[in-house]
Amino acid sequence: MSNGIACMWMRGGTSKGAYFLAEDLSSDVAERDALLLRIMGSPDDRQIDGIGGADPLASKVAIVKKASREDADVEYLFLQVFVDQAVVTDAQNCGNILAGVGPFAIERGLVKASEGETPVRIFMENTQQIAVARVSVKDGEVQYEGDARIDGVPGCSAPVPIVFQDTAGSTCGALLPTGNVVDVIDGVPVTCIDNGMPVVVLKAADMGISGTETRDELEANETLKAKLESIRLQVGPMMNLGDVTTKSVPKMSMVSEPTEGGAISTRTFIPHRCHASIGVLGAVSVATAAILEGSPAHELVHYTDGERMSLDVEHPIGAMTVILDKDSQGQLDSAAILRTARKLFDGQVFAHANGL
Ligand code: NQM
Repeated sequence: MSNGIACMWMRGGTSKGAYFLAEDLSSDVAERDALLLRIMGSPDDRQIDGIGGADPLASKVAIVKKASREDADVEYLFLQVFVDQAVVTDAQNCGNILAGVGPFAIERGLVKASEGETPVRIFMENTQQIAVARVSVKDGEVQYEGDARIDGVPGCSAPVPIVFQDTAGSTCGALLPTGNVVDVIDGVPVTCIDNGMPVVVLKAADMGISGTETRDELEANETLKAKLESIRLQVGPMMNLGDVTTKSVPKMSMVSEPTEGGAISTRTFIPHRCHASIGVLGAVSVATAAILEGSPAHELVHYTDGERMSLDVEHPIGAMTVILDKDSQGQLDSAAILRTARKLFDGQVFAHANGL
């Protein structure tokens, strides 16, 4: 077989995706996207003719290359391949798939491993920002085994701590793209925020739910989904995202009082399916909204203000800890989270023409 493409299938945080070297894919975007749709098996609810996991969280792609800039080691482009539509979008970043980029870059020889821990500076092309991931290395090889646990992934793996700098306004141009901490849409107070991911943060109670429902219960609630989509379509242009009908942003995060001793509880639509947990940068944006005085989330949050704040953002299957740091002027400076990643399969993927 000669038309296989080198591909590593990895779990990054609570997502799964196909990792490619940029040089192995076409630089023509339309050609590349058509190929990725075939590889994943989209559009099809079951992605039966491809490797995608029939869930937006397992239909993701990372394209990685050596950085052409001084301040980074590698450049990472994230692509979301829609499951049920023939859409491949670079309109959002992904902090979960990001967790696999450092290990992949070392495995493919783009970054030289240093014994113990290798810092990998990753330029995130989608948002033009840098994250630094620390990858465990033993005997010159990426170490996937370890004792770090993250909610949403059974068992334990090597830790991949990631620090984000300057994520404010990553996609929308400003932390608060509408210029307000609160806007009222369809009678519901919302915070439109972008600290790495465009998110609309609103109270679960204002949407007629308690915020403790399961993912399945929420996905079956058509009235709720219609209300969320109405708000989302209205705020898209206000957030400088234009018409968001076929975009995967903004995400819609409904917040309520924490129930497990964390800072705040969330149920997040990404945007049409309910997230099994919560996205990494999505959680950073929600935590940031929660510390803004006057925001709907601020009324519910439990945290201690300070130069370094640790907020456990609760989600349907646990919590994601977000560390927010302020600079000497009291402005938000950086955010950090802990992820893990695992190499699942390395080989060649085949994408025969299927007439779609
Ligand atoms: O917010 C899902 C995920 C994500 C994105 C989504 C993510 C992030 O959990 O940084 O990680 O919100 O579509 O992989």
